[in-house]
Amino acid sequence: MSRPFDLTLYLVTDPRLVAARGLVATVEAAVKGGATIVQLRDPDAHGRALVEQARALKALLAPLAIPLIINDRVDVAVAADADGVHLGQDDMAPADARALLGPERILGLSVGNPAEFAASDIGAVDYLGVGPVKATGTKKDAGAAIGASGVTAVRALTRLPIVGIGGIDGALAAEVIRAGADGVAVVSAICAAPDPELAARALLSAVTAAR
Ligand code: TZP
Ligand code: MG
Repeated sequence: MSRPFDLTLYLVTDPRLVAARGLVATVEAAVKGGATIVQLRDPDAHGRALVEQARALKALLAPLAIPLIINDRVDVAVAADADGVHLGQDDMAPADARALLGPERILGLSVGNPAEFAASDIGAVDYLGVGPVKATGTKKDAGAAIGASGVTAVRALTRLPIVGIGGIDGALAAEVIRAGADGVAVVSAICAAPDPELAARALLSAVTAAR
């Protein structure tokens, strides 16, 4: 049984989009605006830099009881004592990650469509990231967009908590929640916003209004 988490507004960071403001300042603004969980995502970073970034974010988030999830890297999550890991389909298998992470850490898995869900071993998984909902420029290898109806299709197959991801803004956030997601995950809608705190607050209102 993992520690508690709330998928309502899931911030995923992007190194390019936070470069001007800074990683910690961007995340701080986002959580002030209402982000409920944060994923450190930097696929090109070396392990040492990633551990340092994770430690900096943990120092910010742990006192606020906001979970810090690390994209892909189980070793980085353990080294920085993060709250969990988010795995893609080509990353370490969830059961192997669970064996390394222990029972309490949060384990997320990306699922691109119902077929990918069906082919996944979800026994060790705590939540699913489903998408891309809409085409996105943020992740180059993000697969075909599945729309809100794709979220509904995965929702029908599992009781695991689901967060929709990919091209989500305020209007689409509401649609994704109505389609059956428990929350929305965003990169550019917060990281590239002129005011990340305001952007997070608007997304949070869209999600809560749609419930
Ligand atoms: N996984 C699927 S789509 C995506 C990730 C990490 C990127 C989403 O970025 P944005 O800017 O919210 O479309
Ligand atoms: Mg990955």
